[in-house]
Amino acid sequence: MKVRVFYHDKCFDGVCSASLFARFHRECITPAASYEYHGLVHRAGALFNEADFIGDENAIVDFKYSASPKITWWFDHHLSAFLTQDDHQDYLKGMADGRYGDRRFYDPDYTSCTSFLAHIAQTRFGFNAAPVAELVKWADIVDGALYESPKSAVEMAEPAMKLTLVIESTQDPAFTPRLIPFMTEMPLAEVLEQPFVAELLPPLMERHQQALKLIGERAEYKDGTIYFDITDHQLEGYNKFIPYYLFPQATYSIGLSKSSFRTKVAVGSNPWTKTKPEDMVNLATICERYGGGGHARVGAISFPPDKSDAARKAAAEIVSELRAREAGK
Ligand SMILES: [Mn+2]
Repeated sequence: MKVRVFYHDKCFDGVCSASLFARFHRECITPAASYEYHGLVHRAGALFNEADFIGDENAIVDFKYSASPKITWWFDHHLSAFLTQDDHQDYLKGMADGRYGDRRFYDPDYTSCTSFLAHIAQTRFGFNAAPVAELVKWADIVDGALYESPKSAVEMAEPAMKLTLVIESTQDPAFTPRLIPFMTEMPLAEVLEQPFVAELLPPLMERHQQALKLIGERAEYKDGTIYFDITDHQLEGYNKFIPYYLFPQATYSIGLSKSSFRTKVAVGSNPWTKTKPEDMVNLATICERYGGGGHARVGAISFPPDKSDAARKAAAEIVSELRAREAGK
């Protein structure tokens, strides 16, 4: 039996979910099955290609719902799991009439899809999740950004964090399918020691150190708010916890950065701040004023690459507003 596993690519939780699904399926459903892994990414338009659903069984994990009858298994935990009302209705209908009851699973209360899948496999199918406890724990920490301190988020000492860096940075479509089987076969430290994984890490850590140094040189901290402008470097994908590692006392951080396709104003807040939630300003609302968006605690605004001046002006206004607010407390 051939099983095709579709998973959220460039995502630690997606990769862990794919690996855990295959282990669970092999141990509890079909012992001699073989598995093929296909990464999926969010994009405008159709997310799936029906023609890809050609396994004897097809599974989607940590990714949006598909109403295709060719989908055998589905596990997800995203709030926005259903792209359309029709998809949501198909799921509810299939659950109500019993077609999907023991094959399609959804619970947005879970921090990671990996921990949700482990729970279902254990409670519904008798799967032994003890050997994958490390994987489940780290999928929750990484997907929920539940790092205990800016130090652990930025120094990335843990194998799971280094694997996350590699998974999120890779441009090689063959890499994650190759990595996935290892994730549930050995401790994460050993996965990281596999030569095809280990060789990718040094240049990424080097780039991370450069970002840390550059932001450290540029960042200005005043009245609870960090500001930095690194648009003279092509460096958009920096670790977003760096500002709070440098200034743990900060509440907010505004960073101006540039890539080939945009100038970005990143507007964030310190996940470890002592400021009470009711005293925090909604950053999505601020970003929306400039055509951006996001969540209450973190948002962003994108400008065309040639509109750096407009981006810089927006950033300066937001910095003034947040500093005035913090100073007035
Ligand atoms: Mn996830």
